[in-house]
Amino acid sequence: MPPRILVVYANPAVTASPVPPYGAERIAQAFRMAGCEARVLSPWLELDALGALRSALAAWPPDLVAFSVRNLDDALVVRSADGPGDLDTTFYLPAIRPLVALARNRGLPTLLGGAGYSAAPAGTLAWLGADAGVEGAADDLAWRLGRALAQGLPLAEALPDDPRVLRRKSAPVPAAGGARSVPPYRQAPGPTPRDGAWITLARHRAGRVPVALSAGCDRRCAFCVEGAFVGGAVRPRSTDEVVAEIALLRGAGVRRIWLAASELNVPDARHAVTVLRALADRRIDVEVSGFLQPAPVDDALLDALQALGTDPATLSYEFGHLDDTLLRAGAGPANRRSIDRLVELYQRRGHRVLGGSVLLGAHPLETEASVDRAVAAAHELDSALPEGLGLAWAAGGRVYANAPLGRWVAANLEAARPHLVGRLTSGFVAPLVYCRPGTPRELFRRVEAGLKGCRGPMQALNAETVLRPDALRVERWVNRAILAKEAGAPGPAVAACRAALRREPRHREALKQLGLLQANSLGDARGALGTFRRLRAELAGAEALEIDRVISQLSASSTVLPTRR
Ligand code: B12
Ligand code: SF4
Repeated sequence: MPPRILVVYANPAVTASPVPPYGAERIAQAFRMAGCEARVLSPWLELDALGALRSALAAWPPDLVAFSVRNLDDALVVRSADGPGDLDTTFYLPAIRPLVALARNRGLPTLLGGAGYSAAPAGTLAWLGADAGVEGAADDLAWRLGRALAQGLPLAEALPDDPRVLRRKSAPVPAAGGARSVPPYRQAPGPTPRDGAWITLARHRAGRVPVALSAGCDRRCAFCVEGAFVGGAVRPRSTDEVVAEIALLRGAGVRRIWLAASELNVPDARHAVTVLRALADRRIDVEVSGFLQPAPVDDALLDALQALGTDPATLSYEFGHLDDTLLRAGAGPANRRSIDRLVELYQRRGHRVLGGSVLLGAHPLETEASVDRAVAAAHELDSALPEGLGLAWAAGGRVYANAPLGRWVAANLEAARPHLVGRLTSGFVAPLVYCRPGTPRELFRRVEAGLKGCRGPMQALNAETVLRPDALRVERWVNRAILAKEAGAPGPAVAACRAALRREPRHREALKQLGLLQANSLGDARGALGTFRRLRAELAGAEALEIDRVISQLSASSTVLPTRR
C-alpha cells in the first residue's frame, strides 16, 4: 500500500479574507506524483482545530504528518499609537504546537515546511518539536522524499541530502540563518488540485485564489525574508501553466486571482506582462492582483493590468522607505529616483493616486533625521498627484532569523539590543522587533503626526486585520455557515450565523448569510427583512444600494432572493 501523508494547513490566521492552503496543496500534489497518497487537512476551518486533527488521524491513519506553517506571526508590529503592551503582534506557533504534539504522541513522524517555517527554520523546528523541516519552495524535494517513502524508507532515511533539510537535534539553535544558497528547484508541473471548501470561501468572501507566477526575488530589502528562502534568482513558472491553472479556476467560478510571486515585477515585469496579455487574449474574465515594487514599471505592465480591469490607482507598491540614503542602504527594493519615475509615469497616464507601503524604523541606519526625510518625501509625492499618495506605513520591523536584518542583529546583538522590543528567543522565533528611533509606539506617533495634512489616504499598515482571538473565532463561525449552506445544510448554517452574530451582532457577512438563508432556505421573509435592515444600517454607497434593492424586492413579493454568486 502506498504511504499515506496528511498535509496539515497549519494556519490559525483564518481571517475575513480567506487565504487558501496553496503551498500545502502543491506539496500534497508532489507527494502524489511520487506515488504516495496525500490529503490536505485545514483544521482551522473547524472550530476545534485539535479535534479536527484527532478525527482525521482516526479516519485516515497516515504514515507521515506534514505541517505547512504559512505564518509564524502576523508580522504587524503596532496598529495604533496606544495599546496594552509594546507590541500588537499575534504569534501563531503556540496554537500550532498542540497539533504537532498530538501527531508525535501517536508515534507519527512529523515534517514542517511553508513560508512561516522558512522565516526562522531552526527556531520553529525547536519550538514545534517536529522531526524535521524543509525550507523554501520544495515541490521537487517533496517529490524526491515521496519517492523514497514509497520505496519503504523511514522519514529519517528518506529525507534527501539537501541544504533545505533540517533535522531536529539537541544542538543549540543558531540565532540566525547563515548565508546559504537556495538550490535551483523545479515547480511541480501541471495544475494544482484545490480544496473545494477554500474555493467556496474565496468566492463568497471576496477572497483571491493564489496561482503561482514565479518564485524568488532579486532584491535584498533588509527587513524581508523572501530572497533568503525562495531564492535570490527569480524562477518564472511557464506562461502556459499559469494560464491553464487560472482557466481551470475560472471554470470553477473563481474570478479573483492572486498572482503569487514575491513581486510581479522582479527582476522585471516581462513575465507578468506576457501572462496578463495571454489571459486577455484568451478572454479569461478574471480580476488579478499581486505584489509590486517600484521599478521597473512601465506602460506595458499598467496597460496589461488595465486590460484585465485593474485600475492602476488601486495598486500598492512596496517602497520600503522613502529616504534615498536608507533606500540605497537596503531599506527598500529601489531608490528614490525610481519612485519619482513611477510618480511621473502615473502623472503622464493620468492616474489620480499612487499607493505604496513603507516600513520605517527597521534599518540599523534609521535616525530621527531619516524618518523626518521620509515623511517630508511623503508630502512631496502626495502633492505631485491629483488625489495624493496612498501610503500604508509601519513602525518597526519583525526580526526574522533568515532576513538580512536578522543576520545583522545576530552578529551585532549588543549594538542592536537597545532597539529590540519583544522576546529574544533562540532562532528569533517569538515576535521580536527592531525599531529606532524610539519604541514602535513612539515612532508610530511621530509618523502619524508627520503625515497629517497629506491629501491621499494615509493609514497604518494592515490596521484592518483582525487582532482579537475572539474575532478570529467569529470568522470561523461565518466560514462554517457558508460551507454548511453550500453543502445544503441550512439548519447548521443558520446556527453558525447566529453563533457569529451573538459575538459580533454587526458582522456584515454573517448578517448577509443569515438573510439569504432566511429568505431562500427557510421561507422566512419577515425574518430576512429584519436581518437585511440590520445589514443596511452597516453599509454605505453601492453596497447599501444593493441591499436597498434586496429589501424592496423582499417587501414587494417574494420569499426568494437571487444570490449574486
Ligand atoms: C501572496 C502572499 C500573500 C497574499 C495571499 C493572497 C492569497 N489569497 O493567497 C496576502 C496579501 C493576502 C497575504 C497575507 C498575509 N501574509 Co503573505 N505572503 C504572500 C507571498 C508573497 C506568497 C505566498 C504564496 O502564495 N506563495 C506560493 C505558494 C505555492 O508557496 P508557499 O505557500 O510558500 O509553499 C511553498 C513552500 O513554502 C513549501 N511548503 C509549503 N508548505 C509546506 C509543507 C511541507 C511539509 C513542506 C516540506 C514544504 C512546504 O513548498 C511550497 C511549494 O513550493 C509570501 C512570500 C513568499 N514569496 O512566499 C508572503 C508571506 C507568506 N506572507 C506573510 C505574512 C506575514 C502575511 C500576513 C500575516 C500579513 C498580514 N499581517 O496580514 C497575511 C496572512 C494571511 C493569512 N490569513 O494567512 C509572510 C510570512 C512570514 C511570517 N511572519 O511568518 C511572508 C513570508 C511575507 C514576508 N516577506 O514576510 N500574503
Ligand atoms: S520586500 Fe519585496 S522586493 Fe524587497 S526583498 Fe522582499 S519581496 Fe523582494
